[in-house]
Amino acid sequence: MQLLSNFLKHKKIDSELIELIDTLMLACKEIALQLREGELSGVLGISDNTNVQGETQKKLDIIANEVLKKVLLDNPLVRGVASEEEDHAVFGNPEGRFLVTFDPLDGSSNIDINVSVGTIFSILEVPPGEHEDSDSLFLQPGTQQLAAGYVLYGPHAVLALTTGDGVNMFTLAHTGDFLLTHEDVTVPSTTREFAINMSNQRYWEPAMRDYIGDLIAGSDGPREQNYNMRWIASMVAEVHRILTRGGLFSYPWDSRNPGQPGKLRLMYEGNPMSMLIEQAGGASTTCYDRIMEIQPEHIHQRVAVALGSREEVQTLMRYHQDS
Ligand code: P6P
Repeated sequence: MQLLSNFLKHKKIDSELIELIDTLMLACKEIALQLREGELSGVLGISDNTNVQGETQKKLDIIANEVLKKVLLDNPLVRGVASEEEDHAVFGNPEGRFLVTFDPLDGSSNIDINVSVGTIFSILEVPPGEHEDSDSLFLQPGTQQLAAGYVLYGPHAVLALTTGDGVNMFTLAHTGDFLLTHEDVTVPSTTREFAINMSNQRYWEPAMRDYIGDLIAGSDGPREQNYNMRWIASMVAEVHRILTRGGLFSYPWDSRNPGQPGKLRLMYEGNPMSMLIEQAGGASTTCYDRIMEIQPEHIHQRVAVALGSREEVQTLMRYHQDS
């Protein structure tokens, strides 16, 4: 079994990027350890705080955020970080080369019921000649990402990583090493499995209601085949299933917040997951356009998401274009 850093060296990845990924994994191992202890660690449950999203923070949201911030900003390669849990970007070495965005603990509403959660991350480079610390340094389209990935804290902890040359997965061993367990991951182009929060059906655009309605009609409907549904309420777990066996995941625009394009966040959910899915041969869109081509205007900007098996995403887009 190949160690993460040896695998990346063998792929001739930039040595400073390898160092940064190793640093990120130090934080994720600490988060995995805290999670594994569960109740015994005394870190479950909610804190007294709410984040910039207006969401009540779990104690582990705060712990994960603090661990990632400290470990990353202690590395002189890092200029700054942008986190779901921070109102604005936090800066470190003014000569640092990299910018890191992250959702420290995606799906954290699942922590107290012991269902999988994950850390999602995206790595960008500081644009040349930018000497002023500002959120605007991060406002780069997803196509600019050098690397992206997640660590899924499930029955076992798995890192899914892309550096722009395919997707590989590494499992956290009891030794504390991430070992290569899945090489050149690819998403099957078709699927019979979809993931969406059906309780929002009445709030969707008609095109999404029609598309999902035809999946549910199964062999009695125009798709002429039956489909299965999943909803874990943890994007990392849904994307991991899709990278593993295909599928379609969507969190579309809905009329509960008509001024918002969607619930999920572009910089540390939409873009990193889109890079992984595209690098594995899938597609990732807003239901209309490619997510990775969006020019961000705010580090906490939201986005509608429909991603997964390429042919199924294209079918979903046809429903929306036809409407
Ligand atoms: P809902 C978790 O809070 C998250 O950001 C994603 O991981 C997940 O897919 C989605 O929101 C779940 O949202 O509305 O079903 O609770």
